Amino acid sequence: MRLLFLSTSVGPLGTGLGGGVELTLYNVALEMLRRQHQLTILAPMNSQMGNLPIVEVAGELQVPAQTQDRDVPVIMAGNSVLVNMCEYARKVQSEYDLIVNFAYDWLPCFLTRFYNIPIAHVISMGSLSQAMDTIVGEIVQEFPGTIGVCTKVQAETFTFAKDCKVLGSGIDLSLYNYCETPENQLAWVARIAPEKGLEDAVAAAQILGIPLKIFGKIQDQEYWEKILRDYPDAPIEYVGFLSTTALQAQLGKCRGMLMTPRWVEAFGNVAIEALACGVPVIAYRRGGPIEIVRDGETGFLVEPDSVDALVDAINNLDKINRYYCRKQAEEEYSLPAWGDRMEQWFKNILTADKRR
Ligand code: HBI
Repeated sequence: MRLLFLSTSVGPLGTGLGGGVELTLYNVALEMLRRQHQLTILAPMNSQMGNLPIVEVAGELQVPAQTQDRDVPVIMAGNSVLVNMCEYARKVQSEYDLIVNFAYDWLPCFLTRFYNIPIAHVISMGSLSQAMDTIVGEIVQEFPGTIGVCTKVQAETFTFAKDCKVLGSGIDLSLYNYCETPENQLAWVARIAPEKGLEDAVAAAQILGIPLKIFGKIQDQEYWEKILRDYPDAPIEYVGFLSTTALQAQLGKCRGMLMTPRWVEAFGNVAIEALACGVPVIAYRRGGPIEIVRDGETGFLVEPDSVDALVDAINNLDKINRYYCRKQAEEEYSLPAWGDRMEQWFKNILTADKRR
């Protein structure tokens, strides 16, 4: 297959601004190239990921959908990178079999009807806006099977849940080393933004006096500085946004990883990255982690937004056999298995497409 990827529109690939969907796009690309498919990735300027075939597209980045209210109008800058990516795709579409859209945006969904080749939409978040819900709901009716999601619980945030293709996720397990004996520290890994609830993890670390290592791009500087003001004595260390190899080396040394999402996390790639290193996951019982963490076996699912529940779970971390965490990653989240599912999804869309 000749594939044309449209990247997330909120940041250059490789900067961490795109969050989990950057790793998702990267891993799908690797898997498709490994299977000898042809691939071109359209992405914002300054995108760089390994030696993937990226065509950089100029234009203003999109406003992250999760920072907007549900009923705001569709926003597009005058010189929008999203518009420019869609226009580029229109020009070259005859050289490809399938477009795969990773942008959580109205335009590529609306334009599906205007292209001569099909589009597979990778929906990387739960329901956030009326505009997206409406257009994706229309597209999934007109082009059945072309809306891909990560988890069932993410699908259920949409009225068209039953029409979504649940694809899960996967990571290259060979990049993640199992760590049997951790140091007395905890990890938190995500974009530093309000929807990720970092303050709860910091509060729990402060109560227990256990060092918390924070990994991820600072997306909302004011939010970060407020946490530093509110918890001046918390035992936290901001490590930064690291490459997978560097992240897993530090993540593995942690007794557990805290996931404190305020929103319905579509999946939570960081959860399977932690498991792959043998690190138990303590997560709010909300969104994707519900379908990932085996409560009491590879981590704990706790009452959402409860710092006390986080503290209790942290005090029980020694009950978790770290090897079970690695085993679960191997059983459920290997890259080849996920690559097979993605490839089959693409092929099914091509077979079903009446325009061919
Ligand atoms: N918002 N408008 C918009 N477009 C995106 O592609 C987008 C986003 N917010 C977050 C995001 N992508 C990614 O960080 C998540 O899909 C993981």
